[in-house]
Amino acid sequence: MQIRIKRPWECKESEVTEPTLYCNRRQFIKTGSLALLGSSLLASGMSMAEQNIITTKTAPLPGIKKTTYKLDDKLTTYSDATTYNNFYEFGTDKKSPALNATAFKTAPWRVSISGECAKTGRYNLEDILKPHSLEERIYRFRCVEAWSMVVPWVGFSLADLLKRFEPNSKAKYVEFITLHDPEQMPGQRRKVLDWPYTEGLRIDEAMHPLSMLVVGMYGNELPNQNGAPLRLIIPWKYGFKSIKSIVGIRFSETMPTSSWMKAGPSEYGFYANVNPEVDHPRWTQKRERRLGGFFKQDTLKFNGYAEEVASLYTGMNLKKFF
Ligand SMILES: Nc1nc2c(c(=O)[nH]1)N[C@H]1C(S)=C(S)[C@@H](COP(=O)(O)O)O[C@H]1N2
Ligand SMILES: [Mo]
Repeated sequence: MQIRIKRPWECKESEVTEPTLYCNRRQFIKTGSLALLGSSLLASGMSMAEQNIITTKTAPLPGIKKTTYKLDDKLTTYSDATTYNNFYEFGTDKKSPALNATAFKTAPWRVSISGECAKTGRYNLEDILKPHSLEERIYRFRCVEAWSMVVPWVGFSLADLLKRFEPNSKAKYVEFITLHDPEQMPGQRRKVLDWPYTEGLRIDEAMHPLSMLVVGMYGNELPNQNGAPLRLIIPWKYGFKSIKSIVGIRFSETMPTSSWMKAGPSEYGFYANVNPEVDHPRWTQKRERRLGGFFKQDTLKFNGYAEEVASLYTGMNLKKFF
């Protein structure tokens, strides 16, 4: 039997669902009054810095095409999506990324392309982005910790970018790597995860039209805490696959081992498809709570994208390949 040590990122369900801050924030959003904002936030014991993270917005992105990916679900508020984050490079509390990433430098930014492709090299972010027109897509997003949100992401198809580097026939997988910079990322000064954060996809998953490279949300540039300047969003997989602040993309013949697989191989698999039928070893995955909501709702297989993606996994035992 394996003895389990509780890791810092294992937050209790109670912390996920009903933090007091949360309730107060909801109150503000409903009233929309600045006077009330001040009083309700101060009443909740929020610092000035915490108040500022709610009122600061990033610059708008011009020329965004409207979405072909829409949902009937109510959008998560900008405030909720930008102040309740997982970005362990900036701390393991849900509020830490918004508080600790304010001075994070996202320009100049370079992305290195390596491995099994014709056009390896280090590219400036501007050159990476230039040929792609921006599109807004409203996706469901579900964290492995059983909370979820609905966000209008701004970006483009990951496939459109990957094809430009001309992957060869040995490119069976794609690995993504986050910046490693403990000076800027205080969370990396502790070995919470094996830094830098890495994630991986099978090449057909990466090339699927739903897979998205993201540079913005809610019509504006990506806030630092949400993974500026460039992140992945893979809507049918648990949130941890959607790696933030990407500086490396590597095509490989063998399956890459992600940071989460190294941290807990029995809990975090390579596939990480949202699946209500396969419980996490320590909690159920059958239900989820929307940020801003109080009641749980059923989790959908492949997070509701089964029609689009189930064929990627035909014949696979999804209990084994979790
Ligand atoms: N580099 C990096 N990427 C990351 C994480 C992280 O800690 N570091 N957390 C992941 C997890 S667990 C989730 S749920 C999502 C959260 O994205 P959001 O904060 O934009 O909602 O980011 C994912 N990407
Ligand atoms: Mo997550």
